[in-house]
Amino acid sequence: MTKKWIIAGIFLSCIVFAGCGKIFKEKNQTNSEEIMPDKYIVVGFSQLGAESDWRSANTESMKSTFTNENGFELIFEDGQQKQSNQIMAIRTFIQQEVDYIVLAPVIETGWDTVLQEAKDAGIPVIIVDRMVDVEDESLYTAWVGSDFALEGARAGEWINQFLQVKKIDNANIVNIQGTLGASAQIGRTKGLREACKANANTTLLTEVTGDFTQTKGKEVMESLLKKYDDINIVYCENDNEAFGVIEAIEATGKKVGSDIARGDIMVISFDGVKKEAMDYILKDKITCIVECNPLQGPLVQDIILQLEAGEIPDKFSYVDEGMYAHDDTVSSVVIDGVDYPITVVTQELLDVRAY
Ligand code: GZL
Ligand code: ZN
Repeated sequence: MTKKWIIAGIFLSCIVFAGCGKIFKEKNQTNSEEIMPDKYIVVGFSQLGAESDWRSANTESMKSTFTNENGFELIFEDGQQKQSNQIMAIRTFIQQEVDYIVLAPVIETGWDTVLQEAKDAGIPVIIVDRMVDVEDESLYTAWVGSDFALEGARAGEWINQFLQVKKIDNANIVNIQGTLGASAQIGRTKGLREACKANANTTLLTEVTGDFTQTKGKEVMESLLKKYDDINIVYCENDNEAFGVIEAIEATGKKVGSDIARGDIMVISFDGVKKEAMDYILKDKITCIVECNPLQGPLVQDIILQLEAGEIPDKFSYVDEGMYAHDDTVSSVVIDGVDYPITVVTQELLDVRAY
């Protein structure tokens, strides 16, 4: 081996040993103190389930926000529609000493005890989507979601204006409700009840839960079609139910659409997340959808970063949401003096839509 290689070899081994030495020294150091990896903000997220396209988009929004690249470690737990699973998940997060707990509650009640445990452990809780009904509002730091009562009011007002323009004076309506006790169900049901009370030309025949799923929506619509032969409007509290309802209606040979005077059964819905749902508006199979925006991840991230910076976030943050219809029979609705425009769905709009 030439002299040159020997020198290079010695030089190289110095670096390696020095390096080792360095690592070895640090190794020694770590005996007394841990080398902290880059500190991620650890977020425990208890999602209520996977019942709808809206829920999948909501989960995706959280997972794509709370990434290592963004400085987070996300622990995700799917509650499979059971509050008991969500309570178990929160207790696990507490044991894991996460930095923040995010909860999408399946129903509003029954959270006081476990949220008190999180508070006692000094872990801030952020509620997303639906609301919790607790004695002490300090049990959660902030809430991000939709104004469901406003969603219901907008839908109810749209129906009444539509009937007025079309001069329909005897509309029979059925409500396929969401999961009973969920804020989305409470607000949307309230909106329809108030609209029917305000309009003598409507009759609310019945309300029955479709649990926000397509299967249940179809099942309950099949039984309603056996019970009633004069349904003019089906109010679905989410798109997945609307799909099941439409299947059931078309299976009887009846037509869904906005021409009530000619015997169509008109379908109204909420969410606007399922791509096919917006396509159904184009085809007048669903006549109107009140949008429910699932993309809450970035708003929750903002709240956590404010808290990390020692700032106090707003207690309630609302996502923006629109309304979509097959045509411009109703161009806008006014609720408490605020004008909410309605967007007519076109293929161009669908081609550029975010989700
Ligand atoms: C609304 C959300 C509802 C959606 C449904 O924010 O809670 O739950 O409207 C989902 O699709 O199942
Ligand atoms: Zn049309």
